[in-house]
Amino acid sequence: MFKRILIANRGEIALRILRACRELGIETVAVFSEADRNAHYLRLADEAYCIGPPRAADSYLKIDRVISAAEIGNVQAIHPGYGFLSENPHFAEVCRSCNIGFIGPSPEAMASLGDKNRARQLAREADVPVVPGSDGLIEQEREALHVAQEIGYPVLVKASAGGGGKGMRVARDDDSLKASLQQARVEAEAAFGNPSVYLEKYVERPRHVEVQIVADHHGNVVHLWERDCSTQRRHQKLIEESPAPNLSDETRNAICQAAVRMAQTADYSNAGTVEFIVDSEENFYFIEVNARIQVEHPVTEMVTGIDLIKTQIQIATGEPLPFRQKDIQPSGASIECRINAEDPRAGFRPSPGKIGRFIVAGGLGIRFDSHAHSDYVVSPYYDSMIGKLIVYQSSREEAIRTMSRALREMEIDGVKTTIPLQLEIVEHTSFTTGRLDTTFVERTWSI
Ligand code: MV4
Repeated sequence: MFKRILIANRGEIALRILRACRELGIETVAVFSEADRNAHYLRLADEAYCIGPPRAADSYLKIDRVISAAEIGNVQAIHPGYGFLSENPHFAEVCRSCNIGFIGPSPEAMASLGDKNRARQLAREADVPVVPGSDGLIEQEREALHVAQEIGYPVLVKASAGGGGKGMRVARDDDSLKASLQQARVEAEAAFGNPSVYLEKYVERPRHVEVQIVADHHGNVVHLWERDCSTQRRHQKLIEESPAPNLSDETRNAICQAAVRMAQTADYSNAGTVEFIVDSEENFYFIEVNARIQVEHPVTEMVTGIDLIKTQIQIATGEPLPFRQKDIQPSGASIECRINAEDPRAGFRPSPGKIGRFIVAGGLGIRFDSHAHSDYVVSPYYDSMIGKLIVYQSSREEAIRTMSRALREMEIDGVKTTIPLQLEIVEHTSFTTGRLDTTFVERTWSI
């Protein structure tokens, strides 16, 4: 087991990792930017080093500064959390060359899965369903027109270096396809330094179902069942839950087994999520792999009883998984509402500022993962999420009732939050009946 770990992140996930380390008896080194100097969670770390000014590009994204803090802090490994450097293969490579453990997949697996076209090829090799589309990258316009002819409109032009919705464009006829190709390439080159694009049939109003995977360095790959993340707005997840509502056990099992095959074929290790879209006939299609721990990992922890952060650390020390697939018997239902400091009445514009009263819900079945507190200053430099309200009950209906009660109990003054919208969503009949798809929120609230 590691003696000391550096947490290369901030906010609620840094606190989450600090807590797991404390329970494992591992010392912790935290890093912070000038903007986070007074954050309370830093006091829970054994040491904390300032790595730069507020901008992420000058602090949390600076590989040399994170590595320097790791050297000064004399750590054996780094946990990257999510976002920032967590899916940067170069960072994972630098850790390896500095003989510092990286708590995540290998640089090679991260790189191949970060190339969405390459990931699609791996999915085919793993006998995992992919959306009908091009057999590789699109080089010439006429290739795209030919593929579109074959699969039928509408089609999606996707950037190979994209992901999470970035670099995607829908085309509904030949003319818009020509334009979309051009625009997607320019955007992808500008955003990712890689103009490569591929084509997929556009699946209208899909559900987003993703499968949690954990894999050790001894060939063991276990799935921890699925999460439904369809309740989102413009690729920003709002609510995640497990199990996925209105999904047959047959499809559930097939999706989870496909995710295991995908991880095996990609030679994946540590925690990762295989993301699918599901159409109205429950056909499911591989979309991409998120090679990191995700924001929504707690809903899986609640229904399986597995501490995913501790599992990540155990895997990184070279230990075999402490469980087999047969040991994972999910029970109950868990729902997570992301609480963002954003103003729903102003286009969800970030609402930074100093928090006044901070009253958090409690009681049986409630977990609140947050680094925020009274007098905490929500920074404009980072993601606007200030906490995650997670509920766990024996049924989805009871979990929804508990979530509704909890959201009504929350009192956060000083900043606007998404709590009112979350309450409307969980009390809406489309949500309570589980009639979800990725367009539900934007369609129902025209936002
Ligand atoms: C799709 C799709 C429909 N058809 N691919 C969005 C980003 C990335 N997670 C993949 N995404 C999608 N890919 C095809 N061929 C619809 C989406 C999509 C989506 C997927 C998952 C979660 C939320 C989404 C929101 C909008 C679109």
